[in-house]
Amino acid sequence: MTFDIVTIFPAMIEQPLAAGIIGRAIDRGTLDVKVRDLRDFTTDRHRVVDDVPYGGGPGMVLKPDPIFRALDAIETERGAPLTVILTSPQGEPLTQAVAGRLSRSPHVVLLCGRYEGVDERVRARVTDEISIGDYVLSGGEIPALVIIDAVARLVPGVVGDPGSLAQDSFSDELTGWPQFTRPAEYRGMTVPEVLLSGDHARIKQWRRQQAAQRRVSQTKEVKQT
Ligand code: J9Q
Repeated sequence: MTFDIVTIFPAMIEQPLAAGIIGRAIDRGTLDVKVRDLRDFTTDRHRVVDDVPYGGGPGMVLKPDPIFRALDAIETERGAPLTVILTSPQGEPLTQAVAGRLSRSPHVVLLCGRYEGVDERVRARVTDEISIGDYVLSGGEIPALVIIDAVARLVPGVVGDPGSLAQDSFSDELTGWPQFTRPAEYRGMTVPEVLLSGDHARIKQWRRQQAAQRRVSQTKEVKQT
């Protein structure tokens, strides 16, 4: 699967993607990720990417021309049609189902927006607008990383142990049981005996029950606030 990321801060994207599971998948060629500096698609001497909003108001708006040029260049290089995602707080909430849908797209472009906004005419080229949650961020770079991580994990061959993927999909039904690793006793705190028992049927039952209990207490916390 191929990702192109269009951003004014390439450094915010490059290092995080070089590490861990995603970095290994890029090295192996399972994923192809290209970070594109929006300034490379400007045509003026000062490489200006933003301008004041028509009608006035605070902040700067990303200009349409560098974005259209970047998308044209990516389309020429990769071939249309492209899935073009704009990260924005107004977008469709990112869920595991949305990630699954995007993972079946061979080629995804991520446009990193800015807090102040993107010229509305860019939306003519956008196929999906996605939010990672309701809070204020400075820009779409971190949301783009979140989307790539969630989507790329679902691409066959990216996650080494296919068992952990199967368990992940199982996890929307049964999410998160308590996990322990060695030592069996740490600062007086012990690991539940069942996990040391080697009785896999009992362990499975215990995890199921613990996960259910955790969901109940999480629901309560939400109701209280
Ligand atoms: C671009 N707050 O926030 C939540 N999902 C995406 C965003 C976002 C933001 C500002 C700029 C994206």
